[in-house]
Amino acid sequence: MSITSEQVKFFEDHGYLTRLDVHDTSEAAVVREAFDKLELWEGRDECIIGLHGRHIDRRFIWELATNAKTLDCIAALMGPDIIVLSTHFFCKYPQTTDKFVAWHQDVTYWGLEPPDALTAWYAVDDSDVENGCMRVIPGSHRQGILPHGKSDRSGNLLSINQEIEADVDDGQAVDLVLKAGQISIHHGHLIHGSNPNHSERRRCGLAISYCPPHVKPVRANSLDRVWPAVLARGQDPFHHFGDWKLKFTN
Ligand SMILES: O=C(O)CCC(=O)C(=O)O
Repeated sequence: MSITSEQVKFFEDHGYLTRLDVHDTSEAAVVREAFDKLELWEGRDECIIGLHGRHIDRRFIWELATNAKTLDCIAALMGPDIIVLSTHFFCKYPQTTDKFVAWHQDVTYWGLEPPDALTAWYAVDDSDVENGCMRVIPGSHRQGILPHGKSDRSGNLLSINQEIEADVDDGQAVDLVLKAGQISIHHGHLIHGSNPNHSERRRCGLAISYCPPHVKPVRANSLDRVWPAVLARGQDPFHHFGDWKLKFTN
């Protein structure tokens, strides 16, 4: 699967694409089973937002990050040389009505120069309005990076409780409803967030962030960790991110 020139244009104008099919139902079930096993091993608390960069040690996460259909879409938007910058699960459990993701732009605290990155969000579970799917403000990536402060609501799942300072008009938001096995893709400057899970179902997704190799980490990111960045496709003549080796334990 790649995307059409109309979809590329839509992405340029609106900053996102959604409902892109990566896996059919049975392939998505295999991924869900792999995540369920990881969840049993790590515990639910860790799964909420603690699973960062696990493409280095879990084969199924690396395979998700480097899925050929996903990379074809990323290549159409970003060019042929693609680095997996990081992977991060966002898992909201049933009726966790205090957990949400505040409006933010991804690259704000990523310390990248230039701040060029994209994120594919892979739905491990069906993701809809009731269980707190991602929401985006179309076209907001064209405003540049806006000032962020701290959220005054408790339960923000973001690493340093960041939130865009200015009021964001919820009325402009589009819900990215996905079936398990589909992805959405959002621009690193797009305003997005998500509401709490009011359902009896889990809502788990894997955010996979990509950048081209000319991008350089110049400041600490919000987690104060180096990026577990690995070349997924093409060439990296720059080696800005060091030399990460995959070490699968499972
Ligand atoms: O999973 C969510 O609700 C938010 C994810 C997110 O902020 C991201 O992928 O950048």
